[in-house]
Amino acid sequence: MPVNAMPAEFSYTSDLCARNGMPQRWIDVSQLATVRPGAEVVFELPAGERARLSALLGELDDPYDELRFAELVAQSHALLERTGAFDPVRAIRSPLNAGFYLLRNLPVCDPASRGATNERLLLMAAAALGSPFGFEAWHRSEIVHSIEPKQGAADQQLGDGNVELLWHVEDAHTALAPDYFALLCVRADPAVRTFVRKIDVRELDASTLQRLSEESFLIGADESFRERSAERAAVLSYRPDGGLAVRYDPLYTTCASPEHAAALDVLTSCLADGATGIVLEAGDMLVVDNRAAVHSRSSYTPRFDGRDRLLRKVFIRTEPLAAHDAASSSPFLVAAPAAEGIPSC
Ligand SMILES: O=C(O)CCC(=O)C(=O)O
Ligand SMILES: [Fe+2]
Repeated sequence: MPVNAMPAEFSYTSDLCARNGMPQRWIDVSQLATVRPGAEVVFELPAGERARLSALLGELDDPYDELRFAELVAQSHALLERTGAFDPVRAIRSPLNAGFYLLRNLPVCDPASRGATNERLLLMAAAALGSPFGFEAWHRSEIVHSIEPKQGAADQQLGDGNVELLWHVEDAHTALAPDYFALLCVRADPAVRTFVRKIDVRELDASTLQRLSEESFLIGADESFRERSAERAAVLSYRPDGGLAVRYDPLYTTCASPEHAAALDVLTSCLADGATGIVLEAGDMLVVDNRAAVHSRSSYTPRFDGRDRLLRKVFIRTEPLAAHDAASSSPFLVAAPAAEGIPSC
């Protein structure tokens, strides 16, 4: 099927999408209260361990030297584990996880001063959970991606925009979506909040749950992918280990019937309640369970003076890549998923 063709049975957009035209008005996250994450999901690296982690980072010249990388990951993880009462990795792996955790006081550097140190830090901390990876067709095939406001991109529904970023999971359009993703804050903006909301199926009535569990949604890739593909999928399904797999990104989703579009809207309308709003500070790493939780970000006003908010982001898989999913160019890259068509609102 040509990439731009839409399968005939998909033509219903969600009501919220159709009604507003202005996607940033779907849910006004700026109206949400900032709820500081509870102590059970926040872990602060003590000063001594911060210094030791910083020294370990200095030993890693090339973060993609696999053997050396694996060794340093093991050391950094052991160091993180030794430090306290809270083991973030165990916390997020539990099926009862909160949908995210926040590691604070990591040794980030001024990005201008010390090359790829922040990249190494993110990769080491992320690798405690699994394998960091990127999509071959995503941006310039980077594994670690920068999120910072770009002039001319203000109203884009991408990290680089500065309008409200709607609720979504990362890469809902592909079954190869990351299990977790990590955001490392390099430069903060106290006015910006990132929201995380764990999905709880007990909040949904039986018919909404049934509809959302049907493969009646065509979910497309966002504009950051060079090759725009889409997959037919259920918004909610269960993984083999019994955990939930959420594929939620209404902006890029077209539904097979008005009932399926309405079910998506019901889910959307639940999200504002119970979301956690986090103001990321420099040295914070927010790790989100991308299968269990959705996230969003408030709008803000960048200055474009070189000191705007800067995050680094990486995707993480817990399972090794199947050979047919791996890109030929790098063991850290996933090949482009097959195209079914491109939905749009
Ligand atoms: O800027 C943030 O806090 C979140 C960015 C985000 O969700 C994204 O880049 O997909
Ligand atoms: Fe995101």
